[in-house]
Amino acid sequence: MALPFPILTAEEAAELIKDGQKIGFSGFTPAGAAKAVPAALAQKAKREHDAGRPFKISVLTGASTGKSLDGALAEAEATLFRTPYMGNPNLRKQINAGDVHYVDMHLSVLPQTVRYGALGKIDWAVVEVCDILAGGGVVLTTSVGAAPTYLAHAEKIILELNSAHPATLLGLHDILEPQDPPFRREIPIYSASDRVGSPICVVDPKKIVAVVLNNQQDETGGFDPSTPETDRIGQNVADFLVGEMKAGRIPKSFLPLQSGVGNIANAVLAAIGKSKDIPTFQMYTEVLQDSVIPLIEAGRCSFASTTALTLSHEAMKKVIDDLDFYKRHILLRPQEISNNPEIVRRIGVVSMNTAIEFDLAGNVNSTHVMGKTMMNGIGGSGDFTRAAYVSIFSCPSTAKGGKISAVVPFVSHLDHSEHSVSVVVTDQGVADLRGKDPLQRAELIINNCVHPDFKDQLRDYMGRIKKINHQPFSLSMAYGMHRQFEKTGDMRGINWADYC
Ligand code: 0RQ
Repeated sequence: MALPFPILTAEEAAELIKDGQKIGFSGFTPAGAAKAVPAALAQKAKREHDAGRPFKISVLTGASTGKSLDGALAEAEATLFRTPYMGNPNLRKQINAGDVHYVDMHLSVLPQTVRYGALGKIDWAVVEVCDILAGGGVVLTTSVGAAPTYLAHAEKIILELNSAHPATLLGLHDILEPQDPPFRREIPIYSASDRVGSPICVVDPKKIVAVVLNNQQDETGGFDPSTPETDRIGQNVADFLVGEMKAGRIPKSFLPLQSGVGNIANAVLAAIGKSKDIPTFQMYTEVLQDSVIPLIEAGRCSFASTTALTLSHEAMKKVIDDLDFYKRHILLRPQEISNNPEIVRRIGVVSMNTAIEFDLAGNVNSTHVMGKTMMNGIGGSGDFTRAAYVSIFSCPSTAKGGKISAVVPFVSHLDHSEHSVSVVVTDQGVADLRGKDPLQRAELIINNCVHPDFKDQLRDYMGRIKKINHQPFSLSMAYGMHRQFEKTGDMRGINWADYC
């Protein structure tokens, strides 16, 4: 079928976009991210900069993206504003140098914030699709993210029609944009596999200014192999869940799981998958990584609702080669549905995310090193944590070769408060904080989660607090370990007297 839209090269399409404009790109992780147009925009930016003219754009996505989007634009110094989650090292540097305005938002909240107008007018939607149907229906590719919102609310649309993704992906997606208040009704999802929307995004054909043909695979990478430390964390989480089931606090039929991204998330899922005591389970999550594919194949995971298929090329080939099977077991939803707290609370999701550090009260920092340097962003962790049946945070007990303790007297940045965090886990063990008062929490965390190199100094901190009020906390010492690290490069061997 000849497309009733102008077919442009990526370079021609990039010419349409002006300095200072705001663009909503598809992409949630590198899965389904626009590739050709952002790479051409980066080239255009370089040409404009060489000619002494300004060229920067505001970049909205679903979450992090690939090297052709955040990578290329950062290299060309072409990003003016960025939201909501990112992971590119170059962009991170520019954000931390104050050269890019970065706004860290809960991922489920982003689409409605766009619709409510708080982020201003969206000039362009640049969205990767695998098929364009008569009448303006489009089939998204390996992620949904915020693409439906950008398609519906941007002034103009450029579609990247990517033949590296087969048009037979049709049927993998379930697209629903909720009504906005005061007319919003419940989202009628009662199980991870419930379908409530449409397999396609219906867009106004008059807004489609260009179609750019592309044939590039997702720029997903593999993961590092697991380490004894990540394996121990995974096992600790799995053992905790088994214990909860045996104690009758998690139903015998089990509960849907959400799991973050990265090597720890992979290790946790691997341990859960292997556990003979955990029955077949479902996932209600935002990112599906390689570790889930064998679990689906083996019947351990019966269904996975997600917004992104962040798979290596090998794992993706498996899915594509057996698409009919996987369509019965995987569903891709918009991020405001995959991460929706209403549904998370209704269906009782067990959330499992990663912390940079947590403190003796159970507050969690997922985003800022030493309270200052942005790592990636909060992502979907807050969407799930606050509404979860049980919210779990895990991380290695130390970082940077043992010089940094992941458990500190008080977090240097707060993403998830003690009121939302149920359980913390390290390679050392598990602390179930539910029903514990602040003193009990601190003792449990020191005993179960802190690395042996830091146990005594955290006990010393507790011992030096002259009068225990409700919260064991010292205004002067709370950041002693962080301050010592800044001074000496090592949190170990602190003399608390220096920080009293
Ligand atoms: O540094 O890169 O220089 O080696 O932080 O840490 O241990 O490799 O773990 O890659 O899983 O990232 C929380 C950042 C963990 C991630 C975070 C240093 C450490 C290393 C990375 P190097 P690891 P991971 C899913 C849901 C956001 C919230 C979330 C994340 C680097 O999981 O972005 O879960 N989470 N969202 O050395 C100094 C400490 C440190 C530290 C670790 N205490 N002090 N440096 N590091 N702890 C995402 C989405 O929603 C899409």
